Amino acid sequence: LGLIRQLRQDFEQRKLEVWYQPQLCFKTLEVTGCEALLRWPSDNGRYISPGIFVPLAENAGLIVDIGQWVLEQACEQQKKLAAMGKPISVAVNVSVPQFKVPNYAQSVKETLLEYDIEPHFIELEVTESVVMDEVGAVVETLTELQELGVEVAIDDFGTGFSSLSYLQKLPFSRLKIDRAFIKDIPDNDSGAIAELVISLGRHLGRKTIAEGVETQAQSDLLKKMGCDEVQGFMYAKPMPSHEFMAFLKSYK
Ligand code: G
Ligand code: G
Ligand code: MN
Ligand code: NA
Repeated sequence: LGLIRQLRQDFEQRKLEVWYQPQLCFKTLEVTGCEALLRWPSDNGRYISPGIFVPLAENAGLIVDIGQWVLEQACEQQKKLAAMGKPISVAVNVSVPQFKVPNYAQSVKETLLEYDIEPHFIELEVTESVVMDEVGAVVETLTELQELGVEVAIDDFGTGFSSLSYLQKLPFSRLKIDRAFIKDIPDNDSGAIAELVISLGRHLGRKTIAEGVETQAQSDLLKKMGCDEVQGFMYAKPMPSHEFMAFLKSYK
């Protein structure tokens, strides 16, 4: 079976999984949220990376349905977390084709109503490629989402080609510093870009989150720079839903 046919079949048979990675407040180390991340199990017990199959799903027109399913999973997860007394937010990645569906914000609204989720518990992560696509339409959709009360994060910030001039006009609440700008800290001069993004966020009144933090040295430096939140293997890797719930229960 070709990879795309296999993916479609596995999606229809509900074999895809959504894992969750904690996001923590730098100051208090409380878990403030999590990111929902797709996982595709293959026969040999390993997982095919979303870095590989998400672009395939985008090209095959599958990402809209898969993305809707991920949002629904995220809503269910949020309800479980709230029921457990840990009402934290769940972030969901959104691809360009999803964003282009007419009335995308309205469909998000209906899903939240259906699952009875307070909108601020859901965060949508959009990359600069989403934003660059058609700035006017994107700003409109982001505005609708923000009016709805959903949080918006700019993912992989600094890796695309967004112009700083319209960043100012974009409705979003968080900047995610891409791990490309974290991984070489404290070698080279790589902390410089992270520092720039943190400062930009502060001046724009937006929160910043560092992703891909793996070492104490990275953590110390980013905290000192005033980064608000952190996500990375140093704190926790992405985990299946039940494992994530257990992690939260045992977390101080
Ligand atoms: O989890 P991992 O680092 O392997 O993810 C690789 C890429 O796949 C990341 O860029 C991430 O944003 C993307 N990704 C993971 N889950 C989803 C999803 O549900 N939807 C979309 N569009 N992308 C996802
Ligand atoms: O592009 P996006 O930000 O959505 O990608 C998130 C991905 O980053 C997740 O799939 C997750 O597996 C990966 N990730 C999260 N923390 C770390 C980390 O500390 N190191 C590495 N190498 N990858 C990470
Ligand atoms: Mn992301
Ligand atoms: Na990223």
